[in-house]
Amino acid sequence: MKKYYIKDIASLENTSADFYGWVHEIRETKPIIFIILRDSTGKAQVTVKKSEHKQELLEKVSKLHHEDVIRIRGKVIRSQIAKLGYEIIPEDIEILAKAKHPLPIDVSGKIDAELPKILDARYISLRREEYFYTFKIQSVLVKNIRDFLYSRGFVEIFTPKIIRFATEGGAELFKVDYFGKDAYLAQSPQIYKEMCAGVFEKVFEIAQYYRAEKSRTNYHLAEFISFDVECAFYSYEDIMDLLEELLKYAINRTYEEAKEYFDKLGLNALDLNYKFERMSYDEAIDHLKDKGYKWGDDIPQLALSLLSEKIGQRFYFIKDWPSSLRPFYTKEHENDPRITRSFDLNFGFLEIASGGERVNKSEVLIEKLKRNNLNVENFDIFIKALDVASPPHAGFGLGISRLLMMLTAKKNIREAVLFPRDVDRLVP
Ligand code: AMO
Repeated sequence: MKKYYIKDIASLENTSADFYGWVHEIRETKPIIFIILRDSTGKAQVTVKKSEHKQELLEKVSKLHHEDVIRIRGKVIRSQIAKLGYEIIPEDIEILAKAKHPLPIDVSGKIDAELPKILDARYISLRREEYFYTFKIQSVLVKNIRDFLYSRGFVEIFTPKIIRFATEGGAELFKVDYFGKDAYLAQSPQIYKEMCAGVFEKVFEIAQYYRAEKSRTNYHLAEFISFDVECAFYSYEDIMDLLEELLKYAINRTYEEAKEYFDKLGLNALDLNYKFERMSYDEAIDHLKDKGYKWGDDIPQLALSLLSEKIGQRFYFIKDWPSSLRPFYTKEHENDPRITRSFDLNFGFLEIASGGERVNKSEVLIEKLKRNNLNVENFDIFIKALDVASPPHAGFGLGISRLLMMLTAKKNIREAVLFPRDVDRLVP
């Protein structure tokens, strides 16, 4: 078992230890060969002074190539020149796996490559700093989201991803053959999280969403990570408060804990010390009417760009959407059923989350299903769940992949997913 990681190097001063990792770089001068050894925690310099080592070791060193996996037994000593302040003087080197050259991608990133090529070779392009640190950040971010919710008494749930009927509209569904019957991949955990909120009150799930999105944009995938919350006895205003507090906590904490990773990516922390604006849909349309938008129109990305010119690179909500633009499960305002108790959360021109209050009475749900031309029978279980008394509840779904994309300043969502799936990509 690997016992020491490169990050531990300072604690190993003047001792011999086994280091395992990848050959990141080899530089040779007449008297010295420098091997930069990389592991998941950092890089260390291995210094091989030709005059001080046996021929056997020098021969092994001469056979090393970029990305070979090796074990180096060596003594850690202080160094004036090595970046970490320490270097390793090798006593023994073992090649554990040879990398076949030419490599599909240059790991150092010095030789650029087009995104499709980078994604085709994900098994190695993830070793590049720009991706390696992106997914380390994702891990810290998700941990902080979880920490926040656990500290607030939420229950983490896992809902089925193979389902009988769609909740977010029929067009974007992946059909699967389920033992001879038609089934679909879940577009979201919507009705399941609602049923769970009717039991555990405050629930969340972090899981894949599946959308048969044919659009080839920089922001849409067929599979992505999403994060869902549902709370009984919360209004949509309460949920917006929760979402704002949660994002401020999780992002700020991630900046603290993953500062080193953000630094490696050359990214500065966003200042979140402001109240997220809550604009109504009416206000948004009012702002967009010169550009030809009218009440009842969706607010596509282009329109969000126009709004973000006013608001800046900030988070903001758009709330109270027309009923015709929201899914059937969204609750309408009692005094004006044309409008729903719903919201989107955007950052600049990018929609990050959407949510709202839900219908919790079966007769209302049945009426809305009919209005949306959906087959009431398909939602039988959901109707039964409302019939045993479902508390008023609200929640949201947040695209973690989009949030990560934004936090790591990626231009394309494919870069913020380990193994992206889109209309053209099923491999790797
Ligand atoms: P919605 O369909 O808006 O809401 O999805 C929630 C969030 O998921 C992200 N998202 C996407 N990310 C990448 N590729 C896509 N194709 C894609 N589609 C959506 C967005 C979006 O805001 N059930 C509701 C949520 C709720 O009301 O609780 C839902 O699915 O960031």
